[in-house]
Amino acid sequence: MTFVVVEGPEGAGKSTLVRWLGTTLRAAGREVLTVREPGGTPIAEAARKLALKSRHDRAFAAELFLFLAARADLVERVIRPALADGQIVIADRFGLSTIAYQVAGRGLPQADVEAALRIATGGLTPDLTIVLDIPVAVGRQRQQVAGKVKDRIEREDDAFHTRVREAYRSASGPGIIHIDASQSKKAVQDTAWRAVAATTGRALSLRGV
Ligand code: Z5A
Repeated sequence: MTFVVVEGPEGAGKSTLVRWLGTTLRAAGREVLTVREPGGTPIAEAARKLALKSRHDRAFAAELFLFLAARADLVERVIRPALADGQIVIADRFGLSTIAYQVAGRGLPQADVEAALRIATGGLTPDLTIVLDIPVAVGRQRQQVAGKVKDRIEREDDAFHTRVREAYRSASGPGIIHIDASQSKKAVQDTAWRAVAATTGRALSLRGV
């Protein structure tokens, strides 16, 4: 029914916001499915392990196709059925992550990646994409404080993560909004909520939740 994606660099607060939106929308009586990319099906979880945890060196194109394999399975087997069932689906990362990390970060050619992305998603695009913006150092510090073990991509240097951040900051198009994620959680949630309420087309009140 409505497909919402939360995007942004590491430590921006995506998972925190996805959890809060899910809880708040359910409290408002909506049926909600939250998913995290890569992952969410047995195939996608296996691809996640290979993409993020495996010690083996790989071609950047191989990394791309691991993320796309995960996405293809999640879209066909989980996201599309939930949307068809009338649910609101909120995803922690989607196609913009691939543009930010594999195109801006790794340097793969944008037009080719976009074509491959269309195959993986079957053309599914979000109704709303919330891009959280955070300076690289602040995101890293938040992850450190949270005790997160760095994955293969998080171990990349600051230049890589700065390219990723800039790709996110320059993202524009239908349904894409940007939020300064260095604000308090409440300020981020309030702005995100207004955008979600406008997109779902129903007056959702914050009172009582
Ligand atoms: N990847 C890719 O390369 N290509 C693709 O196509 C896809 C993914 C789909 C997935 O990692 C990796 O895969 C990712 C990109 C790559 N690697 N990197 N970088 P993941 O799923 O394990 O992790 P992540 O997506 O990077 O998320 P994260 O590091 O866990 O960050 P987050 O979800 O944005 O943040 P959080 O967990 O919600 O918050 C982090 C901490 O900050 C936590 O303690 C919160 O309480 C705190 N927080 C949150 N918001 C605030 C505010 N507003 N103020 C203060 N503190 C806050």
